[in-house]
Amino acid sequence: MLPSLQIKQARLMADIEKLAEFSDAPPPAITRILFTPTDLAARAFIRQQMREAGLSVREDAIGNIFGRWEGGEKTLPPVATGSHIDAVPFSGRYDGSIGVLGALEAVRSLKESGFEPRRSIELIMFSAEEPTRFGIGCLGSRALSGCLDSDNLKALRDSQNRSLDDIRREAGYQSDLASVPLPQGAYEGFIELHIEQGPLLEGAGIPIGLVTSIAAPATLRVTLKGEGGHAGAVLMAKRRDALVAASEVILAVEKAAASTGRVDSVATVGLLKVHPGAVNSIPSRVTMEIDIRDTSQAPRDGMLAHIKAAVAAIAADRDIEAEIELLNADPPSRSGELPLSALTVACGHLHLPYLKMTSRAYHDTLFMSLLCPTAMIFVPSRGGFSHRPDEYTAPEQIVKGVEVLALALARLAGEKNHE
Ligand code: HGY
Ligand code: MN
Ligand code: MN
Repeated sequence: MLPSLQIKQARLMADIEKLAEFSDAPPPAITRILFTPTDLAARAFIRQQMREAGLSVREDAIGNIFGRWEGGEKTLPPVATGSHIDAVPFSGRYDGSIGVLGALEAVRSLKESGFEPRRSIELIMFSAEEPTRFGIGCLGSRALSGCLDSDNLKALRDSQNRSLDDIRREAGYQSDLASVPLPQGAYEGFIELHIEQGPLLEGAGIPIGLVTSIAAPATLRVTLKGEGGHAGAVLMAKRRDALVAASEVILAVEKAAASTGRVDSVATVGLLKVHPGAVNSIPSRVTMEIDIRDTSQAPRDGMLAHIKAAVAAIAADRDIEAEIELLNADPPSRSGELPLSALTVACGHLHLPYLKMTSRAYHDTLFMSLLCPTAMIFVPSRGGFSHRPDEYTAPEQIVKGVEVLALALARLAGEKNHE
């Protein structure tokens, strides 16, 4: 028997608007980078909202925040939900946020309905889902699932060459990173509510997406070293221009995605740094980061090989030194039957049509799937836009996602005193 709920749309949207105020970019854009003062202020807001909702709050050594609603049988593995609040530069206010604040609203509404869970329900705000500061995404969920151990975490440095360990300690997270990982089966199941960040739901006029798999992401960092010099004095035949070599690498990245012949293969050079960066100095060094994905691992790995070979050939041809670092290469994940069926029951109960689909974006769910069965709920993105200030999902669309989440959590948690 599922509870009858009243999601308070005004309360939820007030939370989303309040969280959007914590940004280092002019509105409507959002920039919120791990452990910056803005992020720390936003974290304080999340902790306060969790406490006001009657959750017991704890934080781990990498800054994951856990808000637990104690169930009747505390010894059973809890049901979990959550997402992230960090935001890539100049992005939107819904990516990640609706998975944290929507889950909070789901819990508040379940409490107000008089529902009492048999299993505890845990809300998780993960640290650093975005790769912005340390080059690798999902640091919090990677650490929680043990996929990135404390030595690897300690080796991470940001663009100012500051270590994750120093930065997290300065942010007040002093305990040992080795204490973060949770054991397999720590949760009964995990569900994340997220915006689709693509055009399918809006195009089909369907309010809910149920994610059955998440694409396999990989990231390369390539550094090309040539020879600097005066842009006027060095003749073309004498040059070893790192940026011209980089431009050939960028075209090779595009070719690598086309080479698989699969619409699911994507590759992007989203970050490029030129040294010394003066119009009248020949670039001596270029660093680029390359994002490579496919819904299946083999073609994704094929693209990695293609790009590595192209970098080597271009460097040899232009007498350039090339360094290639593989920052991450993760397998795809498949959703679990238990959470998926709770979601289809919830959609049926609410008479909401849904579309089963793959997520081309990665999420913390990708790593939580290493700990327990997982699934995701998508709500439509206007125009399919995301990682842009004009990212938008209508309040009533978000509310539908929260209703589905709340009922699925209730179904997975079971009701107290009901076997
Ligand atoms: O890049 C991604 O897929 C996610 O938005 N971090
Ligand atoms: Mn994102
Ligand atoms: Mn996200």
